[in-house]
Amino acid sequence: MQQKKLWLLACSVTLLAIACSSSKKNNPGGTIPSLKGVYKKDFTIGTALNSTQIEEKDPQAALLIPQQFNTATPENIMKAEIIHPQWDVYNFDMADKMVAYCAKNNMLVNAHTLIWHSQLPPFVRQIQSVDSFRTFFTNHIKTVAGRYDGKVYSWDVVNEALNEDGTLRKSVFSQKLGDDFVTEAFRLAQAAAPNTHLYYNDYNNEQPAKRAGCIALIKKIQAAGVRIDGVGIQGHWHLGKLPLKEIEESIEQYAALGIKVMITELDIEVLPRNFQGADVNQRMKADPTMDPYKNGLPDSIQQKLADDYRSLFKLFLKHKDKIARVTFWGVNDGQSWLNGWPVPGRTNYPLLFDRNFKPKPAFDAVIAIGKKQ
Ligand code: 9MR
Repeated sequence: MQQKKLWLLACSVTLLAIACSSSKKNNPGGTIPSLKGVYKKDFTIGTALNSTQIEEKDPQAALLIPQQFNTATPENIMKAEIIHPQWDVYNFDMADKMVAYCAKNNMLVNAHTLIWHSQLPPFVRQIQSVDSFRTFFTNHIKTVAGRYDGKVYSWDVVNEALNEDGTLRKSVFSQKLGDDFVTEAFRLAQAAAPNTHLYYNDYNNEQPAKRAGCIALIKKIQAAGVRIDGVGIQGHWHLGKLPLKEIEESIEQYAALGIKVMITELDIEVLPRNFQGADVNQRMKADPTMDPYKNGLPDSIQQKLADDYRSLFKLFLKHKDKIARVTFWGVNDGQSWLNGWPVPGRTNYPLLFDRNFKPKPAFDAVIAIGKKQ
């Protein structure tokens, strides 16, 4: 009898040990607090998603993402070159998968992006006549925004239409349709997607000159009687150089327009760079001094990154009544676009999770400041 009891006890202990180790292995986020939980009452917390993550091909990502985030932005798969590759060909495959993935995981989708001068399919630049261009523009917005109305929460309707001095960027859209193309894009989106929030999104639009241009653009849309619900400050910032004063002024000034403010593509660059922003056409020459942390991030830098993230979230919390969402541009350091831009092949560390999905000190700092309030 005694022997049987001992045997049963041994079996239970073994089973418990197996269960624990497999749950740890399969649940990298399971033992840590969640960003979405800690900031639940303040704003939603998002991440950009790539195809591998949407298709749940990476088991660690598949567990961590729904545990940490309650909203997501497609990093690339809803951009025109993928979703609308030819004049009359649309490819909704991955976008549909993204919508299904987010519905399954209770995540809101911020669709990105309807009108952007970058990542356009080649046929767009070959369109000659203004009439044909307008037809493309109208069909694109109607078809894509219409299909996802009621399925996505919001759209970045127009992305990066401004120059650094606040003037309108010269692009295929402004050249073919004139300066009113931004208002027109929102007008079409409003008709095609009446149940979807509509946003303007840009980088460096916390900087005074660009911000003034952005405010003028938003006022112009509003004056035309067209709906705009929010503005995205992308938030591609640099270690030790956070423009906190400009960010705060921007949050206040944008909110005063009666719209929501979002931080839409947050990451903090830790590697050398001689310019600010996220203009994908800008590049820098590769040389070894440009990639100093190939073998790991020194503790001192890791701490500085945590300090910067703490300051940012402190500011976001101060203005939580105006901020609807904070989205990180990627899940972990290994898949960040900053490993490949503006210098290819670098080892960068801009996010809250390391290459093994382990939370970094910056994650702990963001959680701690969120819990403290
Ligand atoms: O992260 C995206 C990267 O994978 C693409 O190669 C790049 C191409 O333009 O676009 C990146 O995302 C951009 C976003 O859509 C708009 N703001 C700037 C982002 C970083 O370039």
